[in-house]
Amino acid sequence: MKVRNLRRAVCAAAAAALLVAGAAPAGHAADGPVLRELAAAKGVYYGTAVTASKLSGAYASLAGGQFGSITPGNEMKWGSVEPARGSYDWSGADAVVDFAEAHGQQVRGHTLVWHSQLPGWVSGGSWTADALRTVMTGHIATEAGRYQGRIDHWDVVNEPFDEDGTRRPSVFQTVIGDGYIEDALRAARAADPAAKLYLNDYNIEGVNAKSDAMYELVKSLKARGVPLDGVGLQAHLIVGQVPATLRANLQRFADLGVDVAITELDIRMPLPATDAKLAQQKADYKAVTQACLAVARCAGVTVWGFTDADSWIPDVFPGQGAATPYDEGLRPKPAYFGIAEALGWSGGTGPVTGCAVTYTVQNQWSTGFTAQVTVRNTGSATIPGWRLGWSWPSSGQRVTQAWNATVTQSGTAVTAANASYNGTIAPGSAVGFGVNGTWSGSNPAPAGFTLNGAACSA
Ligand code: 9MR
Repeated sequence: MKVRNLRRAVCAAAAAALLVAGAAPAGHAADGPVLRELAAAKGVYYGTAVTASKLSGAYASLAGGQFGSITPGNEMKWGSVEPARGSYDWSGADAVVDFAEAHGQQVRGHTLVWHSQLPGWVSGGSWTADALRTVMTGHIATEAGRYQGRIDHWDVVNEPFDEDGTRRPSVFQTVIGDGYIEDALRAARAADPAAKLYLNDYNIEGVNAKSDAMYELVKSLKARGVPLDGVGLQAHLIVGQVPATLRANLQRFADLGVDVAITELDIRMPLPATDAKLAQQKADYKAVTQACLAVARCAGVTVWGFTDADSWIPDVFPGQGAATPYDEGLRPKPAYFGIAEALGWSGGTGPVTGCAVTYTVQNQWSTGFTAQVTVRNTGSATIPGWRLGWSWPSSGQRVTQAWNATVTQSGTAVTAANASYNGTIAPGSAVGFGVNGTWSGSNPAPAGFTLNGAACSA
């Protein structure tokens, strides 16, 4: 069953305006495409992982407004819900499920059996096979039973394989043996008969040894009548490296009689993000979304955090990040528009076909200056979000403050990104922003500007 929830994001990104400095005018989000509606019209869901403690303000508006499915990033893991044996904390998991219901969203339960974020009393216990099986199936009965009827998809077993396609030697594998996976699936079906039951893993997006192993497992489980409804491909990807075999791989799983889903999509890049890397990332998000749409049994796509402010990547891959569709200030990145385009949005996604920039120094003193910048869309297509780039002619020029845009500087290269409320520039319209800066030596106007990578007349 595919999601049919239709809900309009009301002023989804309002209050998301983050400026380097300066007074933010009372902002209202520019209307942007609503991913959950576009996806529903295509018969799939578009989801996101969330962090329960962040579900307020602009973060909640976007999570609730843009996405049709929610996955708790950590709150349903065994270590979160039963850190000590028999001592339960459902607060985070309840908060996420309540949020989803309040916003008419599906829920992906994540995850019942996993080697990581497992309480020490489970991973470090000395178990017989029967004792651990009883504890594992009891955990599934308790958690899946608590949320029975409220979870659309359960990641029942997460990451069962090593890279070479052998079984990962988790405590479950080591103590119970190969059969722990079917024991877990049967327990989950008994606890919540309506939930779609998934196996989930990473690095199985393309055809390789690990996805071959998952394929053989699914084939064997289905042949023996074990309850299994889907395979989740996490898709923690690298910019420019979407596996060429993604669509064919999704299809071969589907051909075994299971659904498939992209469950943890993010696409990381070496920092800093540049226009070129963000453009490639847009193409990559688009390609992954298109691959799902091309496979009838692909249920949907979930991004693993929708904002760079809530992504695991920088913590685990130092120097890398910018992996999600919204930046740290909750502004939509090109990737967001790539997803929307893949989902059939045609509301003015054309490239920048013409732009003109005026740069006026309004005030200058011995060490500082104030400049006003105006960006005009002289082309024929609506610009759905903008990043204006320029280089200072003098190494002594530096931006110290900005308003109506977020401005960052690296060396002499400057990038100004739209605020949440002035991202859309209709043909013939203009937006303006201001900067304060310091200078030494000389303070000439920049010689050239790029808008989303396209050169503008100055
Ligand atoms: O996003 C999760 C992060 O906050 C946790 O610190 C991390 C701990 O392993 O788990 C992250 O989520 C993982 C998911 O549960 C399973 N696939 C890999 C994800 C990224 O590590």
